[in-house]
Order: sequence, then structure tokens, then C-alpha cells
Amino acid sequence: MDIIQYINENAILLDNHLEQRLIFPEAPTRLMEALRYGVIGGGKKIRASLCLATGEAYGIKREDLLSLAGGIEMIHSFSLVHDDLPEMDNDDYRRGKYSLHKAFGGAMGILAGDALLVEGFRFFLSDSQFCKMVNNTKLIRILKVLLDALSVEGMVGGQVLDIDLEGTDADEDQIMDIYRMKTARFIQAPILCGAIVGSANKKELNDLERFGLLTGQCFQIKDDLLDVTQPSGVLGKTAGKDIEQKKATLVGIYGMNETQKIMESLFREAEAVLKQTSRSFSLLREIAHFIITRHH
Ligand code: GRG
Repeated sequence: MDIIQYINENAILLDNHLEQRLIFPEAPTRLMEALRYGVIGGGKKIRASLCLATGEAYGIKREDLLSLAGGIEMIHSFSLVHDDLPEMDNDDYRRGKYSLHKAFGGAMGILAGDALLVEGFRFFLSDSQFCKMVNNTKLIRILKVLLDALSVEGMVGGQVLDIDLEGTDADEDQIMDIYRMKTARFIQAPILCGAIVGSANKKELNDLERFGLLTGQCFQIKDDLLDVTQPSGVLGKTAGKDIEQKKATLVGIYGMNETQKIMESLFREAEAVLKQTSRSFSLLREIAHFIITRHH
């Protein structure tokens, strides 16, 4: 199957699943509107696809992983909602529409973001069929992988470095640390979650961990390249913000051509990691390739 078709099909499956399950009659109506606005009907849902594709390599049906993949997309959406707030990246647009705080107000931007984070975990923990399939040991491992990726050594720490290093002469190592913590760990996590459900062995987990990190770094580098090459209309958010906000990026120190080469070399390394595994992870390879060739 064509990988773009696979990713788009997964996004539709996910949206339908979220649509059906994100109903909490006792929650405030406006909060639920905002929460649903933040996650349903937008975004590539690439982290979900990474989780589903890894599961598929172990013979796990996509339908059986929708709660986990949906929860992961909710958690990811939380990070975008908070990232768009005036105190952070300050963007009025996301996914081709008003960012959540612009559409629902600043307080709701914070609170619906909080809700997406918490409900993201509840989304798969409250699915009894999923919990039965994975058993408690696997469930705790999944929770640890996700929480580690979001931790002070992961996404939240990376976001702090990203802010602190704005306008400085950050070097390549410091920039790669930001990419790893802020972005790559939460690209790696869905892959590891799919592998845990599939009972991957230690060697496979190590290989997927390495592949996930490299692919995640490629993801952030591509994001930075797109910020300078694509117009806002294509990105669905304000373009050119990295230069405007004096962000520390590889493009900033090496320019576009050299940065593109660094990304391609990381992709080749990621591809090589998968090639030496005994199991076929062809969908993962294709998704990684999509990540470095995408237009938004
Ligand atoms: C973890 C507690 C805690 C806080 C998070 C706000 C924040 C602190 C971190 C922001 C992290 C962030 C926004 C990283 C950027 C990653 C990135 C390039 C996201 C864009 O992802 P896409 O392109 O978006 O997959 P779509 O819209 O397709 O889902």
C-alpha cells in the first residue's frame, strides 16, 4: 500500500475512534468542545501511524491499537496546544485553523491542553479490551515509555532548552539535544509502545529505540526546513517563525543545503538499523521516508 494512503487511512480510523469515544456527559460542554477541537479532524496523526505500523510488524491488528494510538495523539495534541500559547511559541494558527487558545480563549488553551494530556492516558487505560490484551506488566511499561518521553529529560525539558537557547550561539550538540528531547523522544515512544504490545524481544526494542530517535531527529530537522521553505497556507501555521523568534536550529548554523544533508544521513542511519533486524519493519521505513520528504 502507498504510505501516504496508509497514513491518511489511519488518520480517518483514528478520527472516527476519537469521535465516538470522546464523549463525557458530565464534563463542561465548552471544555469538551475545545478538547475535541484540539485533536479530532486535523494533523497527520503520524505518531499514531508509527504505533500502528510497529504493532502490525508483530501481527497486532490496527483496530486493537486504536485506543493506544488515539491516546498518544491526544497527548501530542496537548503539546501543540500549549506550544501555541502566547507565553510559548505564540501562534494563532495550527492545522489550518485558529489555534485552540485563539478559538476558545487563553484559560481554555491551558485547561483543554491539560485535559488532552490527562485524558490521553485515560483513553487507553479505560479501554478494558485493550488492557486485557496487554496485561498489567506491559501496561506499566507503556506508561513508563510515554512518561519518560514527556519528562524533564524529554519533551518538557527540551521545550525549556528551546526557549532558553533562543537568540544564543547554540552549537550543533546543543541543538541536537533540543531535537532529541523536545521532539524525537515522543516520536520514538509510539514505536516502543507498539513493540511492547507486540512482545518485542530486547534486541528488537534496542534497535527500534535507535531507529525512533534517529527518525525523530529527522522529523524536527524537516520541520525546521519546512518553516523556511513553505508558506503558512501549506503548513497550516505561521511560517518563518524560527528566524523571527531567533530559534536555535541547524538551518540557522549550517543553512538549508547542509541541513538537508545531515537529515538524509540520519535517515540512512535509521534505515540501516532496520535492515539488520530479523523482522520486517517495511512500513516503519516508509513512514520515516515520508517524514523526510513531506511538504507539511
Ligand atoms: C510534556 C508536560 C509537558 C509539557 C510540554 C509545550 C511543550 C511542553 C512542548 C512542546 C513540544 C513541541 C510542540 C515540539 C514540536 C514537535 C513538532 C515538530 C510538532 C509538530 O508535529 P506534527 O507535524 O503535527 O506531527 P500534526 O499537526 O501533524 O499533528
